Amino acid sequence: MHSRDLGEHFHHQFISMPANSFIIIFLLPLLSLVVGHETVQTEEYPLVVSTWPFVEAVRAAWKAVDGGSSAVNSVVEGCSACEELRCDGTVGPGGSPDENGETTIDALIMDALTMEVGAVAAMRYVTDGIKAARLVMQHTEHTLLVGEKASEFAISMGLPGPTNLSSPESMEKWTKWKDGSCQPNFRKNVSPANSCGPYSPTHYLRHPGETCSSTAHMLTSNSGLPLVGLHSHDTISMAVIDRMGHIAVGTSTNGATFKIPGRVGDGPIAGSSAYAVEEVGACCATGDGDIMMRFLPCYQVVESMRLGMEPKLAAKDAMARIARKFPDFLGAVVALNKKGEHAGACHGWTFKYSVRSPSMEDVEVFTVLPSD
Ligand code: SD4
Repeated sequence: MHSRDLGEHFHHQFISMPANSFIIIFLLPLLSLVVGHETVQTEEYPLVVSTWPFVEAVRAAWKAVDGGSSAVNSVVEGCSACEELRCDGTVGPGGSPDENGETTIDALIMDALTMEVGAVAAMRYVTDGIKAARLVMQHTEHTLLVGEKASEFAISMGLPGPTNLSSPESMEKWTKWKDGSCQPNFRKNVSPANSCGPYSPTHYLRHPGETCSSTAHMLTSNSGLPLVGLHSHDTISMAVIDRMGHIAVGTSTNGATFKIPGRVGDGPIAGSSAYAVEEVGACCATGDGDIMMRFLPCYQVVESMRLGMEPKLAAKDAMARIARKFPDFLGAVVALNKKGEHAGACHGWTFKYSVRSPSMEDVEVFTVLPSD
């Protein structure tokens, strides 16, 4: 159902709309698509934006929001679709085995209208990450539950489980990694440096160039191989603006492959993997969460837009702040303002994000180059 095509359902919503939503929906000029390095402008609401070409997930969120669902519930529909499809093997169950071969899930949801957040981190035995996050947000005063206790909570509140989150693919990947001396891994300054654990700490080195003549093993990581790549590390992070102009964001991921058990990435951290402020806009992020969560890039993006920055500049600025300290990190953000203007920026890889707006026939995928 398009907003041009007002059905009975929308009519009811329209009656109860606040005056500012009326102004936004009917008085915003219909802006043309501008593809390239700049911010892309779209027509009004609803609107769905997601990291990566997770087209089915965006379609699922669009179906919900176009049918009149709230931004929060539409985010859940979209991210759940990705969890069921196991998008890229890095969302939902069956991917990213940790050092013990186990898959765990990080997820977050944020309602920009109320600034409520719910999240689960390193959740075991439950496949429905985003639904568990919504249960935390809607049925507790907390923001973040972790590990086995998060699983117990989710199951006690009605989600299916306990479930084995491994898959034949994740087990095969893990077995090959073990056979390859557990390389690469996320350890640094440990002994043994180039084989499986148990590990013990060696001298702490502040940066790779630092030397210490008294230490036998002085590696900052156990191998020179990249730990984070296009296929080892993808997250769905989604923003939805519903027909009322309310914004929600959500994230779901099974994190980083061969992570140290207990590792939590940026996925469940508000302001890092996603963030939204009702009167400003939203941001979604993906990439090396261990680095990115130190900078809260999505908080940065939304606050920059609050201060008047265009989405493109806000996104680029957030990436640049990280790159100044970690020139080799891989990451990306997509920024979305309240007018429906969106833009991406990335560092170290080519990024794609997906959008569905009323002016589009179907989901459109936008490509962002690090040089953009
Ligand atoms: C993490 N940020 O756990 C997630 C993974 C990711 O693109 O986004 N990959 O670090």
